[in-house]
Amino acid sequence: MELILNEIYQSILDGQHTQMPMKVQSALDSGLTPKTILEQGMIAAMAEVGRLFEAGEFYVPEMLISARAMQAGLAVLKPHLKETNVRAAGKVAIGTVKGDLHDIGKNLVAMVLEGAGFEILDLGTDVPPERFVAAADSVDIIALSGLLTTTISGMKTVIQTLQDAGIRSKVKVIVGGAPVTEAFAAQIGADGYAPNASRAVAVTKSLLDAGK
Ligand code: B1M
Repeated sequence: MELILNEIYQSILDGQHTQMPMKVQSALDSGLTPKTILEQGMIAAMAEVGRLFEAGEFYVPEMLISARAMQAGLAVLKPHLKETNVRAAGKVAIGTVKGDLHDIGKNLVAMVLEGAGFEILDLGTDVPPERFVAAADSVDIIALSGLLTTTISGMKTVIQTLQDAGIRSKVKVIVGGAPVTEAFAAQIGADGYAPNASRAVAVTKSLLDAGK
């Protein structure tokens, strides 16, 4: 692995958020693509943070400081995550489902969708189903993120709440997050599933195209 990628990886593990902007910028200046920096440096480090947490070597405070370093790096990458210059017509309300405070993946998906030309309404984390339903009137897509096996059932509740409000057919629902699978998405009646941010763009585009 390139030295600078190693440094980015280590800065996230050590939670050194003040160094992250400079390191990510150096990686960009050295010619590495935003995708490589993100996947091989930053996301790989967060996966290791998760492994260390599971192994009992990291606790919640360590996860939090690593998350802060990740966010500091993402802020530098954001303008570089544009996938295309073509403006796509469509508005997406995105949020992490009720009970879930993880927002890094959700923020990343929002950034990449924004870079691909979608207008984003970011509802934040721990979003109750009623807030997604309230947003449904003004958007084309509702994007649900979930990182906990204990909270992703909230995605089904959102879909059910849209149905109960009589507006299920007005919006498409896309779901994602580490414990979410294609089979789970189909089972809860979601319109789309994406395992990562770039697939989220492709799936969102195809759902909108299909609705035209
Ligand atoms: Co938590 N946490 N956490 N955590 N955390 C996980 C998720 C965990 C897997 C760690 C572990 O045990 N290995 C585990 C969940 C286990 C499970 O449910 N099976 C866990 C746990 C247990 C917990 C707590 C319960 C810990 C506790 O308190 N005892 C607690 C829960 C709090 C709550 O939400 N109510 C908790 C808390 C936290 C922090 C707050 C400390 C912090 C989050 C800070 C923040 O987000 N601002 C945190 C962190 C950092 C993690 C890990 C280490 C990293 C998550 C991350 O940011 N990954 C995580 C372990 C891991 O993921 N390996 C873990 C990087 C990010 C880019 O990936 O979010 O997966 P990800 O997003 C990806 C894809 O999933 C996808 O695209 C993204 C880019 O590729 N994607 C979508 C995401 N959303 C999408 C939506 C889409 C499409 C694709 O369409 C709409």
